[in-house]
Amino acid sequence: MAKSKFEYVRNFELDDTCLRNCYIVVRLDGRNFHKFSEQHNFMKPSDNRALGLMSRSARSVMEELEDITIAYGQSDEFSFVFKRSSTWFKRRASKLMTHVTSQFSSSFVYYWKEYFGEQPLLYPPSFDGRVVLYPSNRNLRDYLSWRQADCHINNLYNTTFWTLVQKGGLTTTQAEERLSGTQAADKNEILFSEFNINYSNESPLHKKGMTLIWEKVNETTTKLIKRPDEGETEINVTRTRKKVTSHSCDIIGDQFWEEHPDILESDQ
Ligand code: DGT
Ligand code: MG
Ligand code: MG
Ligand code: MG
Ligand code: MG
Repeated sequence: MAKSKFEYVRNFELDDTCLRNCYIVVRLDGRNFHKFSEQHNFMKPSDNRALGLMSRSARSVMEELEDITIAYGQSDEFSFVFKRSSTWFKRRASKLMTHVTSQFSSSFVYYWKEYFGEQPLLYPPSFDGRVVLYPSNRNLRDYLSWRQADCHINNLYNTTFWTLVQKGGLTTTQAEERLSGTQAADKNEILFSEFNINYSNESPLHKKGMTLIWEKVNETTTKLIKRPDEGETEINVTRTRKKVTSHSCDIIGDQFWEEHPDILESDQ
């Protein structure tokens, strides 16, 4: 087909190919979720409906898009890791990022009712996205450790803060003053000595966030088969299928990575 005289405008497009061999991480984060969580009556400090919906939307991203090996989420954010050898969309950063954020956003709305029931969605939520490249397994693990450490720090703070308010009768300003300058050990101590709460017994989902990976699972279904002489009989059929599974476990230490050696590709 002959080219039009307008064709030259294509040359204004920038090349945003992600460097080879690097893990491509897309992190998305809810826009102004401070307001969104208030308006939709999220439980404080953490709302299991909201976390469930985040996890469901992340699963949809992993199932619909190619080459994502692990995803980690907490609060209003989720990080998706594309395998370092991925050639999906020629590794174009803008394509990967926009597909992740739009698939996630539409899933968040699509599955809203499954998690929030009678609580209506009052306005269309949105998520920002960014792309970061990590050239080594150490860098990628440190990135994920950073997000999980952030989850822990925020959850300990928020748990103590809302306990002081909800059970201790403090105003939010008083609780803020009480916690200013405190270390993790101080917050654990406040929870334990004043409210008889052992932080280590709190929900792993809130303390560790959500880690989604692909795993092989056995699925057994019953099938009706027809045999010429015996008529219909039911038999069990077991198939191995790859499925996205969610875990609220430590991903900072080595154990998780030793148990799932397929997530990382060797450094070379
Ligand atoms: P941004 O990201 O700059 O547009 O602004 P925000 O407001 O989304 O700020 P961000 O992402 O730093 O913090 C997340 C907010 O979402 C924070 O105000 C707490 C709120 N949030 C997230 N998950 C929950 C939850 O499960 N329960 C409650 N009550 N709030 C939550
Ligand atoms: Mg922010
Ligand atoms: Mg946000
Ligand atoms: Mg956030
Ligand atoms: Mg098109």
